[in-house]
Amino acid sequence: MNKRHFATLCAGLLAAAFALPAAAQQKVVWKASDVHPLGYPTVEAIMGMGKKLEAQTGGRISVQMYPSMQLGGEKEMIEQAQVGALQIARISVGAMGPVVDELNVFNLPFIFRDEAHMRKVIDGPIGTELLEKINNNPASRIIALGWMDAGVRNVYGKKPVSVPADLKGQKIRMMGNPIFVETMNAMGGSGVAMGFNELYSALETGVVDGAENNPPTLLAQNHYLVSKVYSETGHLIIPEIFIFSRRTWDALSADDQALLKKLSRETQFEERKLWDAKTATAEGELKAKGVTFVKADKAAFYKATQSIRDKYGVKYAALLKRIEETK
Ligand code: GTR
Repeated sequence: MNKRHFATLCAGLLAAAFALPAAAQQKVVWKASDVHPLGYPTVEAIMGMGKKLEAQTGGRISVQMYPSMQLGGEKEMIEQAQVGALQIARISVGAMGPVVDELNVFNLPFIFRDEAHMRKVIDGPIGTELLEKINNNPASRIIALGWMDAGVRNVYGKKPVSVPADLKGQKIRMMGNPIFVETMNAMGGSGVAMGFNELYSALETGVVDGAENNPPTLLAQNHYLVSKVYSETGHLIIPEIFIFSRRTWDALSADDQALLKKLSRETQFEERKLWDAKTATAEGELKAKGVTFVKADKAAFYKATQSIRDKYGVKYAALLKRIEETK
């Protein structure tokens, strides 16, 4: 073998040696996490996004879902996304308020007239601006990809709740954010901040008398087994948000970032379809499992919580005005 042939051979071997691992290295599996089980709309929507990502990157990027709190509660998920230990976390805006203050506008009681109003807000300029606020704030260490629907939250427990006086002396679990505890106190009960992962056993053992959430959650988390009365107080309509690790994001190509953004927007609307389908059947299923639905005096709860909107609303007055004007 002459020198030139030898050099060509070496170059070829080198190229082969680097080409294979490089191609193999490019294949990545993103970790996604949710507190809800398989079959829940938010979980299915993210898995759907994963399938699209895989198809549209020729298998280069795929998503592995860790449902049912396998990676911990929502606070832990945010922290893991921040350090890049997971890529996608689907969480309630309730859990995001302490991380990004402005999001707390969505955590105020009776801030949306109804679900349609909330949808208009998250789909429109306000929703986009809030996502961008998170993304333009490196201190958040996350990228907000999009919104999801999570219906209306109502009180559940062992006793019917029609008016604020019915909540007297009842310990009601709320998400870990001072606004929620104060809201429950204003509604007449006694708010207890507690992680979602501790709730089932707290309901079962009587550490709390009740909680509040949407019907698909009552069903999916089996809380209906220990809480048979669902009272339609309608005090909170809180959207969900799905976030991405900024650490992973910063290492992505501009094309991959654009693809992820596009698919996220699609996912926002796909989850909505899944949400509406799940909500349409959840009430019937819960009733069949022995849950009683109680109509509550929403006007009375609205009045009772005015102090919360007054207290927290001042800071967000301009934004709240825009929300109210969204038709
Ligand atoms: C559910 C929501 C969860 C979690 C939970 C809670 O509606 O989907 O992400 O936030 O409420 O009350 O903690």
